[in-house]
Amino acid sequence: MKQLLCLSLFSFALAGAAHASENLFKNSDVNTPTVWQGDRKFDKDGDNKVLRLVAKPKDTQSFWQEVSVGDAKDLVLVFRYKSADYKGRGLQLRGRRPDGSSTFRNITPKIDGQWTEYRWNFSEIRGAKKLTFSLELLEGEGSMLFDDIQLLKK
Ligand SMILES: [Ca+2]
Repeated sequence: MKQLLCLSLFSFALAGAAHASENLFKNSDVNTPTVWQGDRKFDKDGDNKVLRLVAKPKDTQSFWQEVSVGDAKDLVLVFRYKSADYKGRGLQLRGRRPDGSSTFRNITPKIDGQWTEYRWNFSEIRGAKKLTFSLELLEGEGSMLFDDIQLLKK
């Protein structure tokens, strides 16, 4: 009974968080591979559907989604990732504007076999109406899973 109560409180908290800001990405929970383009493989972690990038020694492997950002001034890219075996130059996040310019961030991911949430505050829209956000696994070996990939409008 106690567990049930905890679970429903947790669901309530999640629903509350979802209402707080609008998510511009489609298919954030990755229940189908649609919308996400690139090198991603459609995979499962237990019963949960996820995307997987398999690192290559000499190439970046990435996936992306293009979104209309409307009049947004500030965005937050939020996702969770998990890897137990990736060794390489790290993970790169990128927002690309229609003129080809882009803003990116390199992160050193935790490689501990646990899901980890990451948030990137992105204000470099510079008047663009559309942006393409990509998650890029830099040269290396092993693989990484991704899920719950959201682009929140502040
Ligand atoms: Ca999922």
